[in-house]
Amino acid sequence: MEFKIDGKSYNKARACTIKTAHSTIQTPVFMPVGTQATVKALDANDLLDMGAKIILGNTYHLYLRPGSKLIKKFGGLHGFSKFPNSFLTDSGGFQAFSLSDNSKPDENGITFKSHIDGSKHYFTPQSVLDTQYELGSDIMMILDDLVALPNTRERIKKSIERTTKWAEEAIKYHKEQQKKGIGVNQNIFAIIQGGTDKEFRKLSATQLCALEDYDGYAIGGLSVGEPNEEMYETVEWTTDFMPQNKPRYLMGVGTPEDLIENIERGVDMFDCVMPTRNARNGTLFTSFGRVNIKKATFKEDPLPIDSECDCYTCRNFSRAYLNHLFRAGEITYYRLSSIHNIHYYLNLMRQAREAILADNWLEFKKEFYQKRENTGK
Ligand code: PRF
Ligand code: ZN
Repeated sequence: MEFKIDGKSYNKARACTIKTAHSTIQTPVFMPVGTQATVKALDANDLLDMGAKIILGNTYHLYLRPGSKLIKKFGGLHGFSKFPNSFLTDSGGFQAFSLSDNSKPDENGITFKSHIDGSKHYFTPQSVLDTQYELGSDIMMILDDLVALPNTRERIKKSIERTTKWAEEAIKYHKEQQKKGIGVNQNIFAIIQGGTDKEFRKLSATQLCALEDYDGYAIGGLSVGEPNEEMYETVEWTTDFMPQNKPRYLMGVGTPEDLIENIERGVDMFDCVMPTRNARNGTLFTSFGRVNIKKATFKEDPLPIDSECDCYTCRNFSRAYLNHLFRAGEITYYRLSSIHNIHYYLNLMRQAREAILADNWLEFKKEFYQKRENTGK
């Protein structure tokens, strides 16, 4: 993977270019979540129209169904879904921890029960890479050991030790596989853990970033219920221990405000279910804050969701129509609202990049908050 810094602005905000075998990604970037090899309610063409250069897939889900062997037969995630740009796949560590009944980590991996049929499985640092080789993702995440917050210091310490041990095993395995011609175009990211404790974060970051064969580093274990300010402080602290010359990815974050705050703290890449999940629940993002489309006030409103938005939905349809589709439970509503919300996130990142390149980050941020304050949303 090629990586270059195009510009920097206030504090640690940076704009970079990442080149994988399938696309050129300009950062800051938001990666729409496509757990099941589809961004819910959309297909590859919708995503291409919106300019998505990279989306997420989940090893945990695709391993259980339809299985990575089948996906490999179709040319991996790209051939199967027909999304030609990049895929990043999460390792399954987080999903086993959050979705499966009583998942149990030990020194060598994680035992978990399928949320689909209750069958028992075991993920190891090596096995999740094998699955991701078959999926053919451009960026593979390693297996990490997650802990719920708050937790005891002993448990968080254990999580860091395991995550480092697994990261050492994973990079060794990946290099061996690449020598055999497997995964040669695939990149691999390690995941920093450590809760919201500064010493633990420093320890995890220095141990993992010393493994220099990694193509990038992620900050995991945040946005799991801690207050926002603690997340921001932890990110501000952790990015100082991460290299300048590689991408930094904050996993599972967040709201538009979280993205702005963490770009300023040195993060390049984000993913979150928020735009798609909120769309389906009726919450739409606009430059003036959040709008609840089910409200009766929109029943006869001829305006688009956001008059500043140039997405397919806003160019063509009224709030009245979306309000009706939502209330009637029509499938079309999910597509149109998801298009708008993802467009909002992608566009926010494009504007953030421009502000960084023009070195007027603080003005951009001020305007971002000011517009929201005016409506109190
Ligand atoms: N680890 C992994 N995936 C994740 C996370 C993590 O810590 C998070 C935390 N917000 C989201 N997705 N492997
Ligand atoms: Zn729109």
